[in-house]
Amino acid sequence: MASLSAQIPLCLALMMAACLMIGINGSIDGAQREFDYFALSLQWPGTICHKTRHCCSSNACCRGSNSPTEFTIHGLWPDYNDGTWPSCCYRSQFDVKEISTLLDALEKYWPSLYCGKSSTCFSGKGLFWAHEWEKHGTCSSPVIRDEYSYFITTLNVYFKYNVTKILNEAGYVPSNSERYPLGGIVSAIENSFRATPEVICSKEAVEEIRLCFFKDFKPRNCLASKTSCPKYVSLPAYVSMGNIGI
Ligand code: U2P
Repeated sequence: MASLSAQIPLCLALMMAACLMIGINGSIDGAQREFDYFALSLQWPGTICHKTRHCCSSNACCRGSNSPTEFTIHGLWPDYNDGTWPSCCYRSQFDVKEISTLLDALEKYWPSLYCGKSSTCFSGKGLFWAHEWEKHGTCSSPVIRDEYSYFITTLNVYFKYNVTKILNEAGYVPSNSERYPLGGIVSAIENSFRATPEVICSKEAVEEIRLCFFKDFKPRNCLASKTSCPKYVSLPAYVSMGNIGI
């Protein structure tokens, strides 16, 4: 029988191997633990397009009169209740062919508002959609398990809650001169969506609105965070890029 002193290093080695297998977040194979809720992040083109300095075919801000004038999709993000989120959960290289039937809708409602390529998890740089699928979509298991489901689910949730319409009907219309109380914007969404959104600003301009959901897509409050917005905010109207050509 091995002596006690010989057993101690063996035990330590076994414990270390077990720790590596289980991972610090408690999962079996070192994977990131299952998320707690979804955030549907919507971007406001009026604010983002103001920052466009040069144009390119991939930037929807450069579509002139066809540029988006409603909130568009940034992404559907699986999040943790502690304010962090998992990312790049497994290797799944984005394949545009898998979502070929959705491309018209994605170009319209989920366009990139920037010219630069987006970083992907494992394959360098790619489309905005590749970034969102690889970074966030792969962490949406077990609710969403493949690329097509990620995009169709996100589109369906987006269509169900029309934030632009909610705000317009409450009198919060795009304007380059008005300032609106942040509390009024939040209340208008709460009254319709029945849960508290998160509002992200760039200086005083609303840049993103996030709606949060339980895993069955019932609305829930987003985390109460320090908002990046002042008390009065703007909802800038889209201004054509004018003489900035592609
Ligand atoms: O907010 C800045 C960027 O951080 C990422 N983010 C933020 C909140 C959240 O719940 N989840 C999350 O991923 C976003 O990164 P992106 O998807 O754009 O790479 C967000 O833009």
